[in-house]
Amino acid sequence: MTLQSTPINRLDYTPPAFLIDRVDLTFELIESQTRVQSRLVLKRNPEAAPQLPLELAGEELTLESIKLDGAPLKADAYTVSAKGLIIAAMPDEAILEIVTLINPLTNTSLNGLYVSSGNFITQCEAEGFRKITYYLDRPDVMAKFTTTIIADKTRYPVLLSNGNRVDSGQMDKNRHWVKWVDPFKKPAYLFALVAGKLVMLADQHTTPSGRQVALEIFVEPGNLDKCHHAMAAIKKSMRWDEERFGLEYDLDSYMIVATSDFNMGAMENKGLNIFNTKYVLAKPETATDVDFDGIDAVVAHEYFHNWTGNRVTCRDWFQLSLKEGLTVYRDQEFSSDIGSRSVERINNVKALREMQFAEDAGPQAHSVRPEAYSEINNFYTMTIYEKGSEVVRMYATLLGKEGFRKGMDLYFKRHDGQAVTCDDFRAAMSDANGVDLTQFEEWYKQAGTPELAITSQYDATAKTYTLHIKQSCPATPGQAEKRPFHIPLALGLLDKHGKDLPLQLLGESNAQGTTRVLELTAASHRFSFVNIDEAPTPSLLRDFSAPVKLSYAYRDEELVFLMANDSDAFNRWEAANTFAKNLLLSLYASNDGQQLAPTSFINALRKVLSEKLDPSLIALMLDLPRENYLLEQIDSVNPAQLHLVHRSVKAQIARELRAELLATYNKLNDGSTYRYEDAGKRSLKNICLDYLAELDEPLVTELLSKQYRLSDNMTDRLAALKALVNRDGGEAQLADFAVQWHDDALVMDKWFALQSTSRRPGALSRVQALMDHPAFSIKNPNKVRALIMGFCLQNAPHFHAADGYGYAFAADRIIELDKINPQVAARLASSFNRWKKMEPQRRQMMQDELQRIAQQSDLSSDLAEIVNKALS
Ligand code: B3K
Ligand code: ZN
Repeated sequence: MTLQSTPINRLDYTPPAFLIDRVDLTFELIESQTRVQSRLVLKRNPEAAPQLPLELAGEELTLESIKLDGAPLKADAYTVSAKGLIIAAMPDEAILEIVTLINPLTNTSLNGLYVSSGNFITQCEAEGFRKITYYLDRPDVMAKFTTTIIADKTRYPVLLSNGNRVDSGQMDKNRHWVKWVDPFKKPAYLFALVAGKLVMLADQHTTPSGRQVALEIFVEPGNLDKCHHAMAAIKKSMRWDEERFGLEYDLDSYMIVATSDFNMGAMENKGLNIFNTKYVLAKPETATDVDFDGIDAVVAHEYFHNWTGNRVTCRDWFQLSLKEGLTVYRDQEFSSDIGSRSVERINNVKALREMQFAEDAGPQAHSVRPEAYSEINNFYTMTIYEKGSEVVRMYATLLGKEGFRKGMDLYFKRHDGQAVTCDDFRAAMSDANGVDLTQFEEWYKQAGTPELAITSQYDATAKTYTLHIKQSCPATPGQAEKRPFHIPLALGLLDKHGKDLPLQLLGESNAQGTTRVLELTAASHRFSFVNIDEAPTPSLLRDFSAPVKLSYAYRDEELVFLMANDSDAFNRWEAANTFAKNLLLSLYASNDGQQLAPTSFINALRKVLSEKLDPSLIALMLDLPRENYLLEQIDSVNPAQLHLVHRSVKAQIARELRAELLATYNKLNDGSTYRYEDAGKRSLKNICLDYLAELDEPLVTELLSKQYRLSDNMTDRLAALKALVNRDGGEAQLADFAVQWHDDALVMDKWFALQSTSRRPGALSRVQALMDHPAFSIKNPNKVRALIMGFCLQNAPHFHAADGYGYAFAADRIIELDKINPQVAARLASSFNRWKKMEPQRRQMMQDELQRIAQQSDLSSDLAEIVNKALS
């Protein structure tokens, strides 16, 4: 058997030996034994070496029959293994007919064809199609699919697949069938099938070229009233892509199916997207403002994949960021255009720093275009997605909005209908703009977060201001030395009144704007600005123009000044964030737990509260950096100690700004009925409440229980409940909440998450007890994320408890989950990635648990890869 063995290396790519023109699939759906007939029209690939065997991937399949050109294949003409099927002697053109049997009912991996709440669902990216039938399951094999689905009419009235519905009919034994034809060729990872009892919300969209597109959202009965936000998001996304990128939809219908058992957010199957219910179902009583934004972003993301992913797909899985980084960039731009650009940018950068920077600094670090993998499912990472999006954003920053559009146009013109590489994308950007982007490839090749060390010098006689900039990048696994990156550094200079100065570089004849993008290509640079009458305050890395760590020795007064004056909203927030981060880290370092934050810090926050700014921006500026982010900045860290410092600063802010916080809260808590547009006000109101909840006062308890009782929306109710859960006496409301929402799985996820992330003593035993709650199931990824990942990844003080019980619990669950759903187990295992950062005792306990996991027999390839890398 020569089907690829692991690890798989990027440079070993070879074109497929065969191509598939057509695939005709027929599914006879029976829960425990589904029969899949596949008819492949194959031809030898002229680009591949001659005489190669045909190697079809296939896993967990029972082969019922196989025919080549109409005749049953003799047993010695092919070999079957646990990885697939090989036919050594193949004609140059052939029709291969294969019948396999599969068991969707016992498929708990949620990969391939599985049963969820009595409905059939597929998930084929990245390599799930091989669990359905033997196939050339690789993205550079693109074929036209037809799919016929046969099933019991009563239990499965709705039968869906990709493309257009062309025919249907009745059969014996109360069965019916539907035939779908997808006119676009596609890789197998975009195949989808859904069958079940579903109801539909219908709408429509007309594209600029006049195509009428039926928009259809399918959900379980009883949920139609929660689909309207998602439907509006589809329409907004379609319009946006037409206007911003000139891209329109290409089929007669666009379908979304929501399922509650799903490994991730959603999946962009051609014409038939499958979504986690979390990103479809919402109404103000059940969903928070963050949930609504998440629906907009995920709906847009999956829709945008129709061009960036489906029409133009990836040659191989090393190119994953070609579609994911680009599509995240597109959904972030969409969210910026429909909401607040600066708030969107701040939230994205926060997530990048909290999670991707940690990934880049740890044992799983990999480049945006990885060099090797054992299990591709482990590479749906923050690096591929979020850093990948930053890389795309840097093209736009370097080339400008129009230059970027030219590059996109050329990319589609050259590659529509093809499976291509990140280099092809970079070439399109470069060729469309006539610029050399050779060095830019380093962003795809080198892992690790680059660091910029900047110093400045003002020369009062020459009236020049000079920046010295050094870039470096720490070593990452397998990459000891790094070459310089091509970094766009956007910056401005503020005069003493806070006004932006016109920027003229030495040697230029005049000033060119007040925000400049400097291009860093060498290890060190020096830039001098002329005609600067007084020492300015630099506003560096505006809008976070590159995914780097910046160090510049800002004095506290300069940060306060930038917080109040910077014309770049991102950097206003960044100044507040830097001030708070510096303070928390220095209080942690002083280590006696007694020190207080200086008055200058409290006053700066007081001033923020009084600013006339977008309330959501004020809320973001008030929010302290998360513990997970701070942990990353400290070596040999004690998370319990860090938690105490964090809490004591929060409590101090609450005490010293009590009057202002209360006044802001009262002003915003005006009893008005819910309006979606007031999300910013709710976020400011609730951060005030979050601070006030640090005060052990009856007045605060009263505020909390009032807000919990009287709110007409989930955002406000949940904010109150979250605070109550962290205080004495919150049990009554928790119980009340569960009584009210026990029937709503997504709301119950919130209830589990509140408790898994609670900082009160005894969190672990409560989480353990909740695993027996009737609403919990370890087979459901949303539940695992809420209860178990919530505890292991978002509850630092308890997960890292000094007794090590948190670690033991996590390891037990990882081992348990690996037998059920390896992808989820591998995700959970990332909670151990940063073990080397911990102080010696915790480091030892985490290492011991990792070793215990590694020693289990029959580890999945998913989990083995993560654990082995963590230990190496
Ligand atoms: N492309 C899918 C992710 C598939 C994950 C497979 N393990 C969702 C998305 O990025 O849109
Ligand atoms: Zn995606």
